[in-house]
Amino acid sequence: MAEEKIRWEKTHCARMDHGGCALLVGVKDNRIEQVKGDPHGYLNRGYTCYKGRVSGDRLTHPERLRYPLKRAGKRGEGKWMRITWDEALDETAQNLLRIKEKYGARAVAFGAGMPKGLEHFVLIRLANVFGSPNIVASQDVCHAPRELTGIHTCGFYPVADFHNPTQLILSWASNLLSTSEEGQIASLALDQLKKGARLIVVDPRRTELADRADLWLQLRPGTAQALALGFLNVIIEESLYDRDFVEKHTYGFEDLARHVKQYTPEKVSEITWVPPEPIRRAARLYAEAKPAALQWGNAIEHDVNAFDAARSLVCLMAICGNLEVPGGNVNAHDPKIMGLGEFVRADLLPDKRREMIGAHHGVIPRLMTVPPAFFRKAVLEGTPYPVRGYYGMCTNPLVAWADSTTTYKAFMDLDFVAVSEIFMTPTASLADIIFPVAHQFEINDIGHYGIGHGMILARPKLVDPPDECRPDIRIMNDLGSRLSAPEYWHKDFEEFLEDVLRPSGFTYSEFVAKGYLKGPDRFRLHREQGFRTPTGKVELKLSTAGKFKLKEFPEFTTLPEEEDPEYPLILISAKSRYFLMSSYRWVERLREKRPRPVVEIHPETAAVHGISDGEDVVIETKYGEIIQEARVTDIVHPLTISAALGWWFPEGDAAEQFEWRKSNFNMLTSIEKLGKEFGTPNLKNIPCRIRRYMG
Ligand SMILES: Nc1nc2c(c(=O)[nH]1)N[C@H]1C(S)=C(S)[C@@H](COP(=O)(O)OP(=O)(O)OC[C@H]3O[C@@H](n4cnc5c(=O)[nH]c(N)nc54)[C@H](O)[C@@H]3O)O[C@H]1N2
Ligand SMILES: Nc1nc2c(c(=O)[nH]1)N[C@H]1C(S)=C(S)[C@@H](COP(=O)(O)OP(=O)(O)OC[C@H]3O[C@@H](n4cnc5c(=O)[nH]c(N)nc54)[C@H](O)[C@@H]3O)O[C@H]1N2
Ligand code: SF4
Ligand SMILES: [Mo]
Repeated sequence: MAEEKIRWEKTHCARMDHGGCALLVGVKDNRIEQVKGDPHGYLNRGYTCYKGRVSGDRLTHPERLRYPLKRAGKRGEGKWMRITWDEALDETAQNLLRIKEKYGARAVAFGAGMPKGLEHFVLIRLANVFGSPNIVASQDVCHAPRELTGIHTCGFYPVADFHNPTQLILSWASNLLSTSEEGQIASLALDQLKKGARLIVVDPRRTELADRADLWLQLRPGTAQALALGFLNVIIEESLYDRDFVEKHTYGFEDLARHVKQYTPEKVSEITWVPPEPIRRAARLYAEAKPAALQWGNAIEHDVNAFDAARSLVCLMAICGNLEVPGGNVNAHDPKIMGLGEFVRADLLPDKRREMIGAHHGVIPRLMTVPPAFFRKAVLEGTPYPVRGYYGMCTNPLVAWADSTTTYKAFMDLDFVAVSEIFMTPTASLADIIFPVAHQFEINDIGHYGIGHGMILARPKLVDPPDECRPDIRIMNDLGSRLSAPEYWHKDFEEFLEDVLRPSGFTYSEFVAKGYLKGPDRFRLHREQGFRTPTGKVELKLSTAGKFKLKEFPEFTTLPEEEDPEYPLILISAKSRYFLMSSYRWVERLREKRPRPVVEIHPETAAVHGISDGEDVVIETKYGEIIQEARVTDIVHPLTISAALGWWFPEGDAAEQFEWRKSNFNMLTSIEKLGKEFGTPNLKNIPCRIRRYMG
């Protein structure tokens, strides 16, 4: 056969982080040959990162899952038999229906990671149609604190607008040069810096972004809300706030002003380790820049005080007049596409809010997923009711959730576990049935649906999947038809793509030709319509505090975990630029860049402990210990160490879940103490100690 010539196709990067860079992909003989940035990309204008460029390698590993599997030995023993698709789907359906009959539909939980594509919403639909209110996802530590606190405070999720000129970027616990976020790509922020925007970085680590900053505040981990309250204090005391906006559009300003009087830069300095002068300077710079974009990151959501941290930052955006202004923090409006509620058939479960496991624990209204800590209580203790079955996709809980030991117990305890995956992971290895999935480049998909960034991205199929791999949405469509009335499901699963697009007037192939759809830019809508809160204003003081048992004002009460002289260092982490959380450790070109997990330790601290660069170190908290390789570097504070996340070893023993205990950060975390609003555990800011590993 004549060799095919390379053909260049357009798509958007996916499932490597949450970014969404537009790509030009070179395809030849059903293989991805090369990936590069599309200069016309709306979010990236040609930019890509290394892992995006090698993302085709995810598809070709010889050990990729290619056939449906059924557990042959005991759970977790690593013994499998190949079965047909019909057998896998039938068996899964029978088990889930058996559990439903015995305990009710809510005894089956549906597991997802962070939304990666359309399958996330098909999963919610599957749960709704099945009758279970329980979607377990890591939203407790990823976006829900920011999104829902935004919605409760100002009626929307305020995202930094890098598409319009901004005078200053305040990067708070965010690390865009390493970790692109939904709709927020490093290149857009860098463009703004090139055009003269100033940069303030709030981060306990001196990141590359911090190196480029006009001002870097190295705060003590776990004190974000104290620092933000200090900013509010300076801005109000020095009358630097936007008077007109505050008068017309905020509720409770005078009370907030009284409340933050106590957070003087001097007091805040004692809590945060940041000296008073830089606090004053940063607050003034932020307040005086018109507009300023606050790029808030994941780390503010990683301890029990997430609600206070997010609240204080929304108040900061508001009083400086940065909400809903171009180059500030905006409400991104969706294009004309199908609403989420309709897509997931929310109408079928009107009592979901009250029925969900989380409701029993009094989580904040509008949190529509179950925090993993509460899911495990339901499995292991039957609180508030038993959960016995699990169907999971796009997630690896054994490594990704806090307190891996409890996760292991919960998965071992369940009556039935089905997982869809690309590769055998620690969690997949605890399943009864495994579905092999087709992946990015092999499926037609829509990106960024339902995540509040006001756009959807085309991710068309470019190559065929190998062997028997199938798209997640097909698997769930087929499972759904076995679990419920066929009317809820499509003859052709790709109709789901058309459903989303129908209101726009585009077919999926027309959408692919267009590349993306974006909602209208609507700035300062509050001038006509107010804010979508009970008072119609930004609620600096929460009017619903009494009703929902929330705090009226953000405050700093305690560190996430008590100080402990036995554990004198503070443990934090930052996501790796080469991996998405626990994913893709098996991709060679990524693994070459980061063969082993690395913990950053300050030279003084390393010297005190007799540790040299490259040596193995034991990291220990009250909850467990792991081993990682020392990287001696002054980018961390002497009292802080930053360990790598998400580690397991695909080359390790399958019967031992690929060494899931050895270097996995979440062996060091706990779910004893949880934030009330979102059920968030302390993923960071944990007292710890280190020692040389002696073998
Ligand atoms: N200690 C600590 N814990 C954390 C965090 C932290 O910072 N510190 N971060 C938290 C955050 S922000 C998040 S979002 C979570 C992430 O939690 P998860 O989403 O559970 O973690 P990932 O490692 O991204 O796991 C994704 C899994 O999905 C698989 N996968 C990828 N694409 C597909 C697909 O198309 N279909 C299917 N079926 N599977 C696919 C991958 O192979 C991988 O095993 O972790 C949280 N856990
Ligand atoms: N390459 C890559 N990209 C990713 C991901 C990935 O795993 N890898 N994950 C995706 C996901 S799921 C998410 S949610 C986002 C997360 O992306 P980011 O929001 O950037 O989150 P992190 O990398 O967890 O942490 C960001 C910064 O917080 C700092 N930090 C640590 N502790 C504290 C603290 O106590 N206070 C403050 N102020 N800062 C602290 C860290 O030093 C780090 O520089 O990225 C997405 N993009
Ligand atoms: S930044 Fe994210 S979206 Fe862009 S190429 Fe890298 S992995 Fe892909
Ligand atoms: Mo996340």
